Amino acid sequence: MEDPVTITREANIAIVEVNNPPVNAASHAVRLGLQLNVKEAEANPEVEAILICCAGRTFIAGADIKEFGKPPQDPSLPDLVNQIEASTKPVIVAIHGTALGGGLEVAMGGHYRVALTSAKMGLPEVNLGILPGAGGTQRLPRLIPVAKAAEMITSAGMISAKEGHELGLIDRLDEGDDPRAAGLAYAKDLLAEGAGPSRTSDNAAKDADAVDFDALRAKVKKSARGIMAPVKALDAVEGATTMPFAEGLKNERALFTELLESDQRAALIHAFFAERSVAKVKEIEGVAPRPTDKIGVVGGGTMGAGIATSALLAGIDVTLAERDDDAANKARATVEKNLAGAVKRGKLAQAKHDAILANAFRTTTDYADFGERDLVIEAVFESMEVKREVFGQLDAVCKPGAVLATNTSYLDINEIAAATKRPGDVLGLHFFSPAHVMKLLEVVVADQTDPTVTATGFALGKKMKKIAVRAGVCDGFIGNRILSHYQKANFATVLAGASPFDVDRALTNFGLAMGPFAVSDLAGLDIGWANRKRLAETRDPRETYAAFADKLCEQGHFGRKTGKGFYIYEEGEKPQPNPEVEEIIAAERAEKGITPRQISDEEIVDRYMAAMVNEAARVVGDGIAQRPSDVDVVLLNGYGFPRWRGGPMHYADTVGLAKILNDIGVLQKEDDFLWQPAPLLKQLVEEDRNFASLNG
Ligand code: 3H9
Repeated sequence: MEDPVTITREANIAIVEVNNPPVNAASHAVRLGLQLNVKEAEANPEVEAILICCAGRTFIAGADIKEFGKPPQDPSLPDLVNQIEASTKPVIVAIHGTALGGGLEVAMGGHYRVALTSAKMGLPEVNLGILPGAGGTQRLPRLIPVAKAAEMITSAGMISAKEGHELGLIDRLDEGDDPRAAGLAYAKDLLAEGAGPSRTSDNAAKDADAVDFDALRAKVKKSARGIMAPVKALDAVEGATTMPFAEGLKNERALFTELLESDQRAALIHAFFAERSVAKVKEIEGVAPRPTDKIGVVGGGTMGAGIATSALLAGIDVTLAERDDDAANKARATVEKNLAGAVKRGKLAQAKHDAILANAFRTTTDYADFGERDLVIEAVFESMEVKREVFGQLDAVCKPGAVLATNTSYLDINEIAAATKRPGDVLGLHFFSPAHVMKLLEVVVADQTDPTVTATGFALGKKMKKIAVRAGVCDGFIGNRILSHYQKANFATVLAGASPFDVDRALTNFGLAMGPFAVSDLAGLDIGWANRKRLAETRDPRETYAAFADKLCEQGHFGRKTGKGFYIYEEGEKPQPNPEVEEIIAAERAEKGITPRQISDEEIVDRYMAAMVNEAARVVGDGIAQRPSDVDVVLLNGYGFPRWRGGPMHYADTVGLAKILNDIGVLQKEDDFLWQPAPLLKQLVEEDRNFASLNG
């Protein structure tokens, strides 16, 4: 393997260059190379300044995350950064791409920083459940105001080179595109000025008095929602204001080590890699996608308008079809509102917004306008009859090779594809609402979907900055299939004795953003009701059907939108449990002859997780999801599963598959039909393996 760090010379300047694709992560070899080459440059009497820069697409994007959890190898990153800072010759660092985490820490160890104007920088460690552990919490508040440093570190936010320059993190901006040239030019100027080493550790923390750490800690704790890292990171930053540099570093190290050894770190890093491995889909390796420059959207309701907005924000030209002018105007208004929101949130420049609406978006009532579209996404009413009718019409008007996608959440895409003469061009693109905000996209591959069509789904997802996950055809694909199952288990938990409010409380304490009953209220209870009615005919007679949610719907209570569901919603008030719910449930228990029992929060969580993991194991076993970590990505990004638990499969590996299987065994005595263990789960327990062993 080529040396990942090389040293060359230009006159009296040593150029130490890192080349460790794809992101120049500070692996052991990189750290060693930097250590040796900086030492060599220092020892060479002909060298007067040292430039550190990187080849490829970015400056060092951080420590090599793959090494976490393995035995540490010297030199450590903190030692290396200290060594760089201690250099007796000025060290200049040239930044391009993204200087993140350990990368920015290396840069702060240098004495002078020049950044290309296109560069970005940040300390995103808390996203991985750790904190900047190579001096970042001590040096950043000595370079920029403590309040801003604390904000960057606890929020994992990135700043532009320009902002870095204004704050004092970057000493010079370079308009060019060559970091090496920018660094050399700066080094030459510095030598001409007679500049010597300038060490950040000599500085005092900047504007430390302006920060009330107690108040800030309370705020950070609240928004961290169970993640320890941001709070510990703030403790480390506070150390920069109360301790001498060396002591602050020691404190940072101790806090870093504590986090490094935590389950949260393992879960968050699992999530990081899981989100990258979803893009690895065997059948599309080396397959070129079809174009996606011009798309069509059928249906301009919340979903269709959200998809259109997402596409427009990604620079894609959109034609949206509705059944009449009135509906088309409404759809246009929704898209306009979504885009205005993006401007307000700083996600879209006003000029770009205006250009999109003037040139890239139009509505129509005539499918013939889809003739030249590269891809059309259908987002109409969830009915097989309606969808087949739409696909028949699309088949008649779309050009050969156009991709025809359905946004169905549950329906059989093979049946939809059969309404066309080109089933190979059909696939599912299942967006999540609101589609211009939610990151998740299930790319659903039907029996005859051509690999170029699947590749196009993934290419479109990437353009729209979605996390695209491959799914196979079944009722509900990956996410909604698992959701249906754990909802049934939640209903069973309620019939057994817990109230929906107990379930919501236990699960929000577990880390869910919202309890499942509160979520159903938000989505609209009529949605689940319609789905249950759709499946009524094929329902297995052995299923114990819980009817209390249907009863609420029969009374016209659909949740938030009607002001009443499991909770009561009043303007400006916190939602309150609806007392009628308890009565409806008590009546159903009596009717079914169930004597309610006390169910602890721990049991509520165990039952919920057992149901989720069991169905997820079936989803993997049936080949609907490619690998267990893909299921984690779906639940993390579409269903509010707490990221710091890594997803249900990672959670199951953490508590042990034998425990989950055992819990299912106990529950089987309550309901033998609902709690049948998944064959894959049984097999893994027998073989003493975990889900991670299937991730590849
Ligand atoms: C840290 O620095 C700790 C220190 O404070 C203290 C130490 C003592 N390591 O995202 P992409 C891989 S913690 C190893 O698709 P993009 C990634 O898995 C670190 N591998 O590209 C993928 O591999 P593959 C703090 C890494 O252009 C490939 O690179 N730093 C690392 O969309 C391409 O990644 C961070 O948290 C890594 N650090 O985005 C930054 N980073 O092709 C984490 C990436 O096999 N990284 N890979 O699937 C990122 O945010 C994005 O990757 C980045 C590029 C913005 C850099």
